[in-house]
Amino acid sequence: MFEQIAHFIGGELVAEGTPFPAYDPVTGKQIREVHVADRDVVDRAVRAARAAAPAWAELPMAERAAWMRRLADGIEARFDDLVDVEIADTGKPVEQTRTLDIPRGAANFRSFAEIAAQRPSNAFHLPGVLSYTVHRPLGVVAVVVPWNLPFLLMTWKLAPALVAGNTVVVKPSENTPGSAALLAEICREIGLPPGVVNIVYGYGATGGHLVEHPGIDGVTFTGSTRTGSTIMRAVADRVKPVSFELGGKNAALVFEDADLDKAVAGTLRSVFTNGGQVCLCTERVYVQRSIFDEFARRLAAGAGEVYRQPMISAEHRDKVLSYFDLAREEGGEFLTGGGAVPGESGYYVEPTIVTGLPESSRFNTEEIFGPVCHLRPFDTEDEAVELANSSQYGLAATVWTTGLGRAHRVAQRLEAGLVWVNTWYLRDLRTPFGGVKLSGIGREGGTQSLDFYSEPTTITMELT
Ligand code: 6OD
Repeated sequence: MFEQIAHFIGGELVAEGTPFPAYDPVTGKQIREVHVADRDVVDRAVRAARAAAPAWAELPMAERAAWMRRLADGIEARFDDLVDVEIADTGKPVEQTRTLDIPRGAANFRSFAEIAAQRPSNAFHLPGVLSYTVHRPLGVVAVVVPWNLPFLLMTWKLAPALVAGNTVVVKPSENTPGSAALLAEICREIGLPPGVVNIVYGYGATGGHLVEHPGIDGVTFTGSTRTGSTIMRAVADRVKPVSFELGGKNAALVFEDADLDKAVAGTLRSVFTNGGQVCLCTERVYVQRSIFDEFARRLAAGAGEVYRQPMISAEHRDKVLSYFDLAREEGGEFLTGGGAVPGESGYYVEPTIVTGLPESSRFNTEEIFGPVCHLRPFDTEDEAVELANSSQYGLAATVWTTGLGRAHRVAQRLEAGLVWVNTWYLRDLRTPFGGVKLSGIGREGGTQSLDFYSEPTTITMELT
């Protein structure tokens, strides 16, 4: 008998819909039975969210902020359980799950409680005229969450949506329902008003029912560019706001004046963390020619030491492996890796480094989302910037240099929403977060999240 996961609607658990399996990617074995939310179940979830919306929106901000802190307390109280379910669903390393994935859930709720409480309001003065803005929640927000950082990303969206006064319907990935189900338990444990948070499970069709629903007032989504544009079309007729963090083909630029130990260690992290399954992971590494050979040798040696996290599913493993085949066909040279991990029943592929492929190759232009990167030498700063910017994506970039002027110069020329200098994935939750080009639309983080999850009304009066 597998652990059962039921939808969470209006504060109740609803085990309706065709059952589907969720697997442990480490073993390839089924660990949970979940249910597909059909159009009717999704409709009930949206109605529950709508019914709860007016009272939630009317709560004073300080009270909603207090609920956010209770959610954070609830997460901390169930910390070990959350770590266990997240690892069972994804095969993440224990250390990462305990220091990043789950703590960020609590931090998301605590941070947005503070950011919202301190949000300033605008007033504009003309002679005899006062204008000011008030912010109203959108209403009901659809929160569509991917499988790579399931708890971190769900809470990253939930916290600002809720504190801004919205109610939500969450659709987790079919691959990773566990931590969402635990969050439903936490909502019940702390007595969150029913209908404020609703969770429905299923595949893409469930997400489709949700974003197409006329009762949805906005959509936040992290995932593939293709799904993002499908969602955009689905809400176009109703002209609903969307916030998307989509694909990436992120570049790292390693200059000859870089601290090489730091650059190698940082690039190993940025390429291989979470099995390369983070939209911020580096897939293109450009290294100044004078240090190329040494950097390549050290990166390849380090790749053998990194934690091997399985791909999330057999399908995704096969997709990543298909890019290795493609690299071979396109004439790439493998410095390390290049296949599935032999003798593993789970969805493992080897940490892989390729060189020698043209920039225009599919390997170098398409997001692979696995433990893999391509290395290429460059000669000048201008060339490095041009190579980095040659992608259709523009989510994140990383610059490794000890030159202060160069760091700022290059960072400001890169076409990316996020640039890290001499570090990677260092987060300040108050900063705008998101991508340019095919990597997304809108920014979340800090007050940008609150701006997305609410709408200003401008009030202008004559002072007569
Ligand atoms: O750390 C975050 O806040 C964030 N939004 C990470 C996104 C990762 C995408 O795979």
